[in-house]
Amino acid sequence: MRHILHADFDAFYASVEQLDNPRLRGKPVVVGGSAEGRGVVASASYEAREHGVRSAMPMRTAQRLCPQAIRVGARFDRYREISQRVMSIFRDLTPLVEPLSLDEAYLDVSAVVDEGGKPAEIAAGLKRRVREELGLVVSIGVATSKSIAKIASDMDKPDGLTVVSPGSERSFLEPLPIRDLWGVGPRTAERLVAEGIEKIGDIARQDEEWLRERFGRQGVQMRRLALGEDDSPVVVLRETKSVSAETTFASDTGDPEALQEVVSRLSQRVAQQLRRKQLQGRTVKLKLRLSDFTTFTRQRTLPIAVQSADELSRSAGELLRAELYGRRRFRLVGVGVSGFEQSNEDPEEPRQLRFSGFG
Ligand code: DCP
Ligand code: MG
Ligand code: MG
Repeated sequence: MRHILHADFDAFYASVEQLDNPRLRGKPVVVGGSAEGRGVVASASYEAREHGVRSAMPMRTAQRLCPQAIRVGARFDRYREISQRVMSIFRDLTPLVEPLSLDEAYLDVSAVVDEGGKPAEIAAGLKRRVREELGLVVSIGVATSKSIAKIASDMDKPDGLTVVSPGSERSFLEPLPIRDLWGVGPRTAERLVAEGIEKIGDIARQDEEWLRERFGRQGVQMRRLALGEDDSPVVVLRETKSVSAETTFASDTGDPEALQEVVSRLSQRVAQQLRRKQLQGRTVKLKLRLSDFTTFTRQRTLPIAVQSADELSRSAGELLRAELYGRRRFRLVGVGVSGFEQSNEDPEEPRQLRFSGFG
């Protein structure tokens, strides 16, 4: 049996602001862009939530609901720093830590439990350490699966600790609204409600075939989760050291234009991966294989990190041109980037932009 924790900071951005500025403590605080700039609320302190203020709400609405609320602009670097510190506290307990965003992570503590630890005590100890070392509060859900631990961490916020003991998964889920179930978005929820299904227990009681007919594989999966069956593992992402893409030609070529064209295409693929991983690197690498299978790489380190397809394609293109001489023909071309620096783009930013119109 597995023992999973899901830990999530209470009112993360707002709590960090209250931590760094004692005058904000105990007060309604909202973090986000200004009402004049059509900003939205990224995070609201629990004092502000008492007035109905919520994340993703226009700042104007927040100020109407709670005129005394103090607005603060977001400081992503600081949140990132705290995030790194909390993740390293988690990793002291177990290497099996899967961050979901800056403020939350899954931890697989099965090995700690096997050594005699009690899940509830492990979670309480973790909360204590985070409070003592960071001055912040995490809520934790404890369960035998990720999906239930995640629901549980949200049950008793702020300063929550909810344990779903082995065997009680189904009865824990039973009375909860279907929207709490993993993978049930607004559209699916609407369709379920139209069928008279409102509680997770209603899904668990449905016939598998009935669900498959209406919702396909997703229906079968929903039923499994509703029954408390979820064995998805905590995934530890290895630190990315390099990102690359390569291609082998159907027939060898020495044509400079065709080669540059491929370099551009590969650069686009690499750039897309860099964006997804929020990375930018300073070392650009070109890999080449000749018709006789000789394989080699050429690389250069730039003064500033690159992330865009254009910049990459230009640097890799320069490396390529230096290799185009004589009758050389190529079987394979690859483009890669390493020497990473953290990207300026914040992981939370796309969510923000989506809500903030002209920002
Ligand atoms: N965030 C954001 N825009 C959103 C939601 C969240 O920018 N629409 C940011 C600000 C939050 C942080 O992500 O502080 C963490 O998100 P959570 O959903 O965990 O929300 P909070 O930590 O603020 O509150 P809670 O106590 O409900 O976890
Ligand atoms: Mg949170
Ligand atoms: Mg969160």
